[in-house]
Amino acid sequence: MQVRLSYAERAAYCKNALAKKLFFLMDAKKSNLALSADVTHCEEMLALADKLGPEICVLKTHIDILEDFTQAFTIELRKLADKHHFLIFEDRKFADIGHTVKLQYEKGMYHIVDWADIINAHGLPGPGIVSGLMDEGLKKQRGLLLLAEMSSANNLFTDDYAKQTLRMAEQFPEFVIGFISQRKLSEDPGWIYMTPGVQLQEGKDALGQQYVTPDIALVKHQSDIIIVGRGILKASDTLAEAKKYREAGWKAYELQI
Ligand code: 5BU
Repeated sequence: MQVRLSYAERAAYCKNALAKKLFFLMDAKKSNLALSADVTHCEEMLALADKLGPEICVLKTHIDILEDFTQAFTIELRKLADKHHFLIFEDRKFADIGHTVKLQYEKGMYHIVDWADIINAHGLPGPGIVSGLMDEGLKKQRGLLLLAEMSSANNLFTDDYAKQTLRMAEQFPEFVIGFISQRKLSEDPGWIYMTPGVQLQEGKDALGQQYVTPDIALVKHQSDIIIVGRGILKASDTLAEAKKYREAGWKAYELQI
């Protein structure tokens, strides 16, 4: 097995302050687990964040699935992120021209730039999308993940698209922190890879989601962070289940350094 640099060592290669912070946070907390908090009410999300916060490095949101969203909610969520030392990642998947995504990032009901440390975007529209988001994000020390691959069956992503996404990221190292992908894409140790579609057993759901195990994601495919939603959320004891994923993820990482 290939020996890899530790997360803390890789921080030295990051050109974005938030990426460095994330690597150090993972190292200090001994967690490469991101919780996909796909719940539809604010109280439920806050309770999850408070309970599972100590186990995770990142809490991933879909802010537009909340039925009772208020600005006050984001203030409470940020307090929990500071209390438990995790970053907030809004899985918004921006995909429009630079001018529009800038508005979607800063304005509207959600004011995403005010509370989300990390956002993601498709590179499909071209580099203007990154420039638009960076205009707002950089001054608040935020970071962007580009979508290079997806976990769903029969998606339209190709190897060439992933390579071109990497090339786009390389044009914006001060703002792009890494990728949503199923695998490592580059030999540059500064990029962070986050992988959704992870459960303790391989499998799929009824709508095309495909799952790999933490070992496959982190060892075989050399990703860095496992993103887990229903694997934890559907368990009767979510805390015990989160601990299982955290241990599995950390063991897979430690094997390689
Ligand atoms: P799950 O319950 O572990 O299947 O949830 C996965 C989450 O990750 C969910 O919020 C998706 O929107 C998100 N996701 C994904 O599953 N696959 C992808 O390729 C991307 C995001 Br990008």
